Amino acid sequence: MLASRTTSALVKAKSGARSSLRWASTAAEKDKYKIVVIGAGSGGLTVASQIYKRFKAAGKPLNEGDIAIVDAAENHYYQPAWTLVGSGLTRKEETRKPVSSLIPSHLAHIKENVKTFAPDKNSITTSSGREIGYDSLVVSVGIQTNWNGIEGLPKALADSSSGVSSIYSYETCDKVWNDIEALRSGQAVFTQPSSVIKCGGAPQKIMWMAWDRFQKTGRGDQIKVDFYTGTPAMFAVKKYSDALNEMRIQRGVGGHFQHNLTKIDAANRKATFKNAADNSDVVVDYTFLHVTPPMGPMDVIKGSPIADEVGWVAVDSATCQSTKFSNVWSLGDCSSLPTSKTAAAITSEAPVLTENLFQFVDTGKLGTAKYDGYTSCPLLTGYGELLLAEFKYGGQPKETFAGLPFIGDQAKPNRLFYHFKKDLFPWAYWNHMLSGSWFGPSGGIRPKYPPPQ
Ligand code: UQ1
Repeated sequence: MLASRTTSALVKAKSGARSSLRWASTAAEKDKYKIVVIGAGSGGLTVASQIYKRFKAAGKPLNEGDIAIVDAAENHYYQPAWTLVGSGLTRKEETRKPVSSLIPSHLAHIKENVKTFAPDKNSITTSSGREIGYDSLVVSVGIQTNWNGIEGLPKALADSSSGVSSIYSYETCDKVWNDIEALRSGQAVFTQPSSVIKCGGAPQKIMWMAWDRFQKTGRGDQIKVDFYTGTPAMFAVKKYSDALNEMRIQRGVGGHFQHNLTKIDAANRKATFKNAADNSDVVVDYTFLHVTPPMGPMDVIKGSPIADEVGWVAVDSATCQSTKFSNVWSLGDCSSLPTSKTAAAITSEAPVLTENLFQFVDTGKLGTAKYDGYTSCPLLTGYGELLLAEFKYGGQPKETFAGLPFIGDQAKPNRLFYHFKKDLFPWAYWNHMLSGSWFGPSGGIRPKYPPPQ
């Protein structure tokens, strides 16, 4: 049975200079939408607006409220800036905005979370038990951070004097900066798990920023910096991995690979790692510990009919279309797209998904747009310097600025890229990307694709 029509609220809505009374599209008015987007994160908001604009540009505009965004979250976060908060460059309040302020009035907002998927019936149910039908479904629910995956971590993070912090949450990203500033001497340990994580470069970005801060404030000689990572190298792409490893050696930072954090003993400031090489436990003393927790697919996707065997939404790696249901699509961290999970990846995934979905709805044929795996890691290496890693499937570099005379090699950190990360990308994200008019390396120009044959 479809859920009953509940609280439709008469609201006063301002559109431009006009002020008019209308029925709020945010209220639970309909039980079927043309397009349902699950998730009001970077992927969901970006693609919902791109889809709306794509239909409009083709002269086939959707009606107000034909697209619904399903998400109960109060707030939306610009997570790429949490490294900047941990480095003392941004206040954390600047990384957060109410979801309701980011959803334009022509998109419906259903303030509930998805609970189950019934793709054979073209519907989902929400946590309140409401059933919502769709013609097309786009899933972008993000990735789950498993704080409990490391014994002692939640307790250590909650204690302001523990010396343990993480840039991977809004609650703890400012503690990172406090801890970096408070450290006078001793052992600064930075961890990265062996699991898939969002933004694979962030665990070392914060390390490089801390290292640079220690040098610039005369503490470098008293503080030993070590990187313990569950991965086999500094980075997944050889070109950048080699450059970063060279930097690590030159800066005197310890490199401990295939070491996965399992336990924190906060009372005695000891961290235990599992060394994958010989399966031994390695206990390390720390004064300051920066933790990147393990991550994995969201529970709501795991075991659902749209998931692959791991728990990601199973999609074709070039088209973003579900490999199981032709009217289901996915992008972002929750998808099975075999690329690294970043907002930069979403800038390239969203126009591909949008084009293929539009053509499929309009002509019954898939569009010709193909995602090549483009992703980017703007890797802070210190104050005023950044290495802009950009690559595609297969770990092949795909660099926007390679060969430009004033840039040279993108594996060499420079100041222009630092200002991209600190100033340009947050501006582009809030002002253009979430409203569907920013396309990553091609800026404000939407990529064009030939029509389907
Ligand atoms: C980008 O467009 C973007 O979004 C605003 C980012 O922020 C999360 C990025 O990190 C990157 C790399 C891009 C890609 C854009 C250019 C100009 C390389």
